[in-house]
Amino acid sequence: MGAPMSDDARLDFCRRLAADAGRLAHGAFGRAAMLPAKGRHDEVTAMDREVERTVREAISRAFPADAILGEEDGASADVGCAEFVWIIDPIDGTANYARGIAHYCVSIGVVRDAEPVVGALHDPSHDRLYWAARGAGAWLAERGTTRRLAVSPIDALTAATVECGWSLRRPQADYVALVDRMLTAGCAIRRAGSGALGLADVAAGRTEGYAELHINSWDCAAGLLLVTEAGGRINDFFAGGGLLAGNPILATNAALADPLAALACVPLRHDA
Ligand code: LIP
Repeated sequence: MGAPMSDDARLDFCRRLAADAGRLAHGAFGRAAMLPAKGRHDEVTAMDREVERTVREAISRAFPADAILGEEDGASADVGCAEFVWIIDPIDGTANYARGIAHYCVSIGVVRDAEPVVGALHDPSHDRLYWAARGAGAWLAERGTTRRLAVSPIDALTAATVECGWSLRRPQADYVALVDRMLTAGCAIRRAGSGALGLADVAAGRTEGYAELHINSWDCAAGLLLVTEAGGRINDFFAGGGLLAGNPILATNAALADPLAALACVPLRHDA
């Protein structure tokens, strides 16, 4: 079954924009000019900035009343009052991108009253374009084929794989404790360096969970919607100022939601 034709202008625009931006980013893959790092293990390339500038200009032209929040250039002045906010990670997985590791994506999400309503991710290395709109399912177009996404049916922790995202934004001891709890429960763990693609893996049923002690809204706004539209569960990431300050994140399949929430020490929403 093909994806439903969406009449939502923002979804169609978001999908096309993510596809174009991914192609732009991929043109410099493995040879992008490095800029001064934002912090240890927090790299940025000239292409991060070029992609975000291009995406912001396109959104401003097409939806001038909407607000914009991007990883590199921050929030537009109306982010606290606009009905719709576009949330951009121009290259999620920048450390991978800079090192020539083909695990990165462009992530563009749209929230309305702090609820994700539209999202698209483009992983140009694998010709994968993911998208979702609230109530219309999560979809993946890959090498000419489009399929609806569904989370994994695995219901045993000892058969589960959980990605534990990492950064220096939280203490190392807390990260080690998270990984230890997952391993002790019998899960396999991974850390691949792109939170957005980690969420896409949950939505596509490749893994059973994604947990991180702190992640920014631009990394996850689109991926959170992919997971819920694929039948998964998420925490209330945008509560308590998550849009601008970030928050812990947990996204799971349906079958292991409660045990993974206990292991991650992150409560899940009961309405999503
Ligand atoms: C990355 C996130 C990931 C986190 C990394 C980094 P970036 O985003 O997607 O979840 O663990 O430290 O923040 O910086 O590559 O856009």
